[in-house]
Amino acid sequence: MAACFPNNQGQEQQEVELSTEQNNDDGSLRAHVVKLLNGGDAHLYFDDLNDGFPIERCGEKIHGLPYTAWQVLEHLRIAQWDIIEFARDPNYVSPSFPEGYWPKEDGNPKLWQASLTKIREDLNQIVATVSDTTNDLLAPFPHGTGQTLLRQALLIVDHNSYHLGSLALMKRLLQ
Ligand code: NI
Repeated sequence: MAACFPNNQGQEQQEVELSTEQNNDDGSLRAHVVKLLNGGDAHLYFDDLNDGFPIERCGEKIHGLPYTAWQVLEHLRIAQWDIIEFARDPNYVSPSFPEGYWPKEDGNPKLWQASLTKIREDLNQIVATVSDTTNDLLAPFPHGTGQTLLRQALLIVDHNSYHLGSLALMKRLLQ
């Protein structure tokens, strides 16, 4: 998982052939994306993760793994925030990689809860943005290289899923 990060910039982007025509008749698409962001029908991924997680051990190194559970959680938070800010603010500058995407400290229960609270807040923000029918899902950002709101939302889903999988395993190893 060392080199994983959701690249907004710095990578050759493929030309995206998407209509820039505004289309507000896409309620079903929005609903699907929101469902993915929230983690499915009946449960929320982050609630499942936190439920029973031995957070007193979230700052412990696990044999054979380069990061603590909190570092992975905080990396997820930073990346999600980075993707959201890139979509929101044309003047946003991403942190340098990799040091800006991975915290140096090992973490503790207080930091765990802070990361989780912020992740939920930021997730609510992108859900609200995607749900707002005045925002075009498919229009490339004027400041981007083909990024759209849909793509950024799916990037969050993809990146969160990847690291939530790691965290689910770490939860078992630490229990
Ligand atoms: Ni990553």
